[in-house]
Amino acid sequence: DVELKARNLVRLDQEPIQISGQVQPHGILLVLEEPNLKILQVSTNTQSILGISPEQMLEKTLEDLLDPFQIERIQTGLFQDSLDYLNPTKIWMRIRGDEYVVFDGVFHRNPDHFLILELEPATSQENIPFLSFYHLARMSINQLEETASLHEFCQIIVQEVRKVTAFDRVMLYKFDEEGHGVVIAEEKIEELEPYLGLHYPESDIPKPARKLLSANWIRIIPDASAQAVALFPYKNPQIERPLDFTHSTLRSASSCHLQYLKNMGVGASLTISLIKDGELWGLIACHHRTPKYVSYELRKACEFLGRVIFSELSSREETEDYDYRMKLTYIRSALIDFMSQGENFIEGLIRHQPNLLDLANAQGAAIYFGGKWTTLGATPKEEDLNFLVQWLKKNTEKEVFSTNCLPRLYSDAERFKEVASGLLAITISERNYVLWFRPEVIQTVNWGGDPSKAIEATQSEGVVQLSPRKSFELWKETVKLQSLPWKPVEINAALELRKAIVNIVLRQADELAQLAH
Ligand code: BLA
Repeated sequence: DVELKARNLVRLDQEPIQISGQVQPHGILLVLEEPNLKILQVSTNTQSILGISPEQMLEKTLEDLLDPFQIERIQTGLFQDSLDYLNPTKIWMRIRGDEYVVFDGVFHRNPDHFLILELEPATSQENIPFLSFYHLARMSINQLEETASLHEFCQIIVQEVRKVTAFDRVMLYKFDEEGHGVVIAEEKIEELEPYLGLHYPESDIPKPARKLLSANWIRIIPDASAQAVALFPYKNPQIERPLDFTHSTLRSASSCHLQYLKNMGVGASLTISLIKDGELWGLIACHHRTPKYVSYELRKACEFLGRVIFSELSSREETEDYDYRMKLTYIRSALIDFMSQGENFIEGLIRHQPNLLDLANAQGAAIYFGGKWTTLGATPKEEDLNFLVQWLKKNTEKEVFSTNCLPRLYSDAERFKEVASGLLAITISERNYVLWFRPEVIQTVNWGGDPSKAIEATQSEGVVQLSPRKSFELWKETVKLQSLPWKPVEINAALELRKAIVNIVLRQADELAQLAH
């Protein structure tokens, strides 16, 4: 059963969701040949929206469907470096006699270089004039500049996005190192149960979905229970396979995700990616209980708002990091001074304020040098330390090692978990070490549904069907044998200290050698 689950997880990570071959039914997708704009493929909902069958559509070029002045504008746009000049283009299409349908047209070229035109019915939804949007963004930014904490800042982001979109629930969702996520800010209508503080497992957003979220910064599913429509013909006639829809706005979502939304009671969703240094940092996730459409322009406005606000958010995060880094740099230079003034470097690390503990915000530290232990604060017993360094030697070849769950890697450590569930270690030379310890901190993690049952696999006639969990009810996990995590800046500070110690030890060895002569 475990093996089956593992195999299924691998499959989830490889599902080619970008080539679904299906689109959401609220718009029309056309694959066009350039430069003649002949229609190569079309979504099969043209009959109901335009009154023209997909077969008839394939006999046409875009020129047969649009007035010449529109074609001219499009042709000019297609020659520009970026299709952004063209998007969105209002497109009037004549159906029966004098009747017109108005669409927001969005062009892109897919990875196989086919031109794709997606038509979404232009709604009577008020266009937000640029100026009022600018005003909104300015206001938000001013407000943001006044807020003190990162937390308050995130709260304003969700407030603003909810103000412009009017979704029932807007969340700021942040990923951790393992890919799990947590809701760090939320705005919602009162009736809904809060998701604030809940964690969701990595498998809720499989790898291919993350890749799409990084490529396409905004995704809308206006009706999670709408029946998807196929493309006609299914395979592209020129490359004889279904097309890659990575950048399509209409691509229908995978059935697993649609089931997920249904199980959560979500009728429509809007997802805005938050990218930092090319990596998916988090999401703004919007939910509505009933179907809800958001125009292309408003979506772009949200994307913009997300981008502007997020760049402020990440610089804020860096500032907090920066202040701490400066503090550690100061501690390190103090330690270096103490080490070079004293007779031996070990005294310098433990005798003064600040000391070795402060460099890594640890509760215990131990130095093994010349076959002797020197300890500070709460540490395991000497005998345990001896075994621990033997284990370290076998298990790490790097200059630095860190874990916040030592007992899980080295089971003997469970004996002294109260002082050393977390270990940060540097190797001075082959047999000499500096170790820092942190105690066990028992934590409760609130999950949106039991993470060990995140995926249900059912087997019928030899075919395995994967589906998301049905219950998202609060599930409390007690996490033991774990300390607070070591921050990258702390690990870095330890590495920097290592360099200084190595220098000082070498110099002192030199001086000794000179004395001997
Ligand atoms: C996609 N899953 C997603 C997306 C989100 C989540 C935000 C991207 C949606 C989009 O692009 O519009 C998950 N949504 C969440 C979470 C919250 C939320 C965690 O609001 C928290 C509040 N998912 C599963 C299982 C499978 C699965 C079991 O849980 C597969 C069997 C699949 N999720 C899945 C897939 C996608 C997805 C395939 C991509 C959908 C697509 O774009 O086709």
